Amino acid sequence: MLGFFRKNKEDSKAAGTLAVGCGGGGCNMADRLGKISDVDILTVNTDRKGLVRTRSNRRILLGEGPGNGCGGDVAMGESLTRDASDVIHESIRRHMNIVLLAGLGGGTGTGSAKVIAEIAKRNGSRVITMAILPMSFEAGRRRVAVNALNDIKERSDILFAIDGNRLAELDPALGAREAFSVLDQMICESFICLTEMLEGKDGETIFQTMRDKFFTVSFAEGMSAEKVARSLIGGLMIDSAVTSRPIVFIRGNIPQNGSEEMIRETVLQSTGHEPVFVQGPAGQGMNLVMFAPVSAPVR
Ligand SMILES: Nc1nc2c(ncn2[C@@H]2O[C@H](COP(=O)(O)OP(=O)(O)OP(=O)(O)O)[C@@H](O)[C@H]2O)c(=O)[nH]1
Ligand SMILES: [Mg+2]
Repeated sequence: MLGFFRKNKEDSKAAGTLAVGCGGGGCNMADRLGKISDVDILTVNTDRKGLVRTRSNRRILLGEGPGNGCGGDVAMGESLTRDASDVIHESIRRHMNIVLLAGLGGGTGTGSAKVIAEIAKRNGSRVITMAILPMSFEAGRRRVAVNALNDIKERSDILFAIDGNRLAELDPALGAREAFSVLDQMICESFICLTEMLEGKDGETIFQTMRDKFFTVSFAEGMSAEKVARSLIGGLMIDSAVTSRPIVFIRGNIPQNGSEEMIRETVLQSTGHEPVFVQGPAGQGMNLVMFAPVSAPVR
């Protein structure tokens, strides 16, 4: 087993957030996150090559073998992660928020997310999982992913899922590579907004509101409130009922002249619930992320 530090920022982040990239897809998400944020990152993989090229503060190679992945075997991913429990615990124990990033459906990401969530929970951290569900062309993987969701939900305080399939429906022209890139970007943006909310002054209240719920996320960007409100709804990534008030996180400034009212109305009409607005950092333009609690992950 291999574990090493590239840079050590542990002390300055004592109560902060740790992003944990699990498996191939999770490591790719973490890598993208590392490009746009200075959050602490741990990556965990059974695939040595995938691990080495990932931007992160600490990497843990699971297994003593050649390091070629689990070939879709979730039980193997789980078992190799359990074998590394001590080193994983040591790497995560100082962090208040553990955010697991994984593409579900393969062996490593699916198996390790479940085990790391357990370790983090035992350690008293808040456990948040952000997962991608595979697209329908990955039929077998999708079944594995959907089966794993409940296990992961039971072990996480908050579970987010973005359905790759829904993205493929919204934009059928997207190739697999571009689709992964869009999904990675969505995960990274929601990660950053979520972190700003949970580390902000109302973080504990927001955490308690979000706790034990299942979320999907959508984004909107721009200046015209009407356009922004519509794209926020159009981009909802899961086709299932919104069960309670969505949280709309605002970065930048909503223009004056009734724009907030317009967004409120559109969200209310489309989801059946009034949004809760949370103001993030002020700045140029407007960028909204909606965290919508939903009942079922997939159709
Ligand atoms: N967002 C995103 N998802 C990905 C990416 N690569 C793979 N995925 C998704 O993640 C799922 C699991 O694939 P991997 O992460 O490669 O699998 P793994 O966890 O490494 O598992 P094994 O290779 O079986 O050990 C796939 O079915 C894809 O849907 C990526 O770069 N970005
Ligand atoms: Mg892999």
